[in-house]
Amino acid sequence: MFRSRNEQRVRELGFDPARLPPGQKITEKWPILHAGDVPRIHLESWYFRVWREVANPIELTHAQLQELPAAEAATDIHCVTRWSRFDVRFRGVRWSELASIVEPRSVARFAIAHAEGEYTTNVPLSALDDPRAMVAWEADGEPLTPDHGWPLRLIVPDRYLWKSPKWLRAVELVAFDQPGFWEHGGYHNNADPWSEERYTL
Ligand SMILES: Nc1nc2c(c(=O)[nH]1)N[C@H]1C(S)=C(S)[C@@H](COP(=O)(O)O)O[C@H]1N2
Ligand SMILES: [Mo]
Repeated sequence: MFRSRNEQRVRELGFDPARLPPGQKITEKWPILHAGDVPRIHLESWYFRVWREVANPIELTHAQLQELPAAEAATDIHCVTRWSRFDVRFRGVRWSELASIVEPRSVARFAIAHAEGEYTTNVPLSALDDPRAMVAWEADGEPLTPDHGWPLRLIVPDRYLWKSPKWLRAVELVAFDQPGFWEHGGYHNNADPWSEERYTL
């Protein structure tokens, strides 16, 4: 019953219900969820780093980042609190572009994303092979709002949205996995919405 009404809503919006992972509901709004406060960011002193197990670590200002070849991709986002939003058009620099610059070492197997403050989250480096994986500064044709992660957000498709940190400051490539903020708090390490990898309790 719940499922069929939900599916009907997805159809009304012109989408294929098969795109909705199990236990998720479609939303047209974009809810805002995070731990703590929205950080106040000063772009003059802001930089973005990719480092550790790479041949060429980089440190880029926001302007330098925007000089790299940009890409746009529509990604479905899935929050562990059970809402999904389809076709969010992110614009930024693909991970593949950054990887071609930094040249990950062969030992690099995980990416630890560091956000402003204490927030970190971890994914296997292979999760960033997807052409939709990027560091983004725009969503749906507008600059990201501070609430949604301006000035930079890591987009990791096909994982629950906590794996796509807002206010991204660095990506650290490492040989061994390091569970992050929510992963330590009982969220699943892998976070695949198609297998409902929500919590580990
Ligand atoms: N830096 C940072 N990024 C974060 C979080 C956070 O607490 N800090 N929360 C995550 C969680 S749990 C969710 S559900 C999504 C929500 O993204 P949204 O507010 O853009 O919908 O952001 C993720 N990214
Ligand atoms: Mo979340």
